[in-house]
Amino acid sequence: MRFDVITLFPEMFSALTESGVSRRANVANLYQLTLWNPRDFTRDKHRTVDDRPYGGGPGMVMLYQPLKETLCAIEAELTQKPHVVYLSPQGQPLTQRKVVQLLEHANLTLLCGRYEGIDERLIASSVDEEISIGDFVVSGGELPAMMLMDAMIRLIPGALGHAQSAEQDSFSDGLLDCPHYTRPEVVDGLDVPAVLLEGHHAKIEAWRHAQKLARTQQRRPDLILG
Ligand code: 4G3
Repeated sequence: MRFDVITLFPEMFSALTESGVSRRANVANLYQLTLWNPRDFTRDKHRTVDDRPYGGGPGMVMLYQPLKETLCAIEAELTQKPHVVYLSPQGQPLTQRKVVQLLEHANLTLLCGRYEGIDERLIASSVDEEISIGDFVVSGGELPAMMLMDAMIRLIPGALGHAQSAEQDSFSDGLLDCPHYTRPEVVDGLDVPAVLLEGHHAKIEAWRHAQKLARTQQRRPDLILG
């Protein structure tokens, strides 16, 4: 799996490469991450990457040309065209199913917008899909891109130790996860459900499944009906 990320803030991606599961998977060459700064593909002396929107209004829009030239430089390094994803609040909502689907692409290019976003003509000419990580706005596409990559990386075989398991996560079976407990048996007068202490594995599995169903029904009935 190779990720190419187009970003004005490449240093942010150390969050992915320097901690936890995503760091270990990177060290183990389970994925490769190449960062591209569109400022390096500008031609004017001020290295301009944005301009004011046609029609007026607040904010700035990222220029077509530096982004297009960055994409061309990425394509020149690859033997096949990458699947290009633009992270924006206008995209299709990200789901665990979509995360799994995106793992089919050996080369994924993630485009991170800043300001009010990018010139729409780049989306029309060069973006394969526009994805949103949720109905809210953050200051740039970098954190959304890192969330998408993290969700993918932890599904790459070998990325999670066998102590952890992607199969046991929330959403692997379309339901929310059950509650978890660890030592001590009583803390601040709060105890652990007795079934978890009795060692009857079939009963424990049945309890956990019932908990998942009840929580999903209670908190996210849309996941059961929808
Ligand atoms: C493009 C993505 C990018 C247009 C990006 C703002 C939230 C998400 C940006 C735009 C983002 C998301 C940068 N904020 N929900 N901010 O995936 O209006």
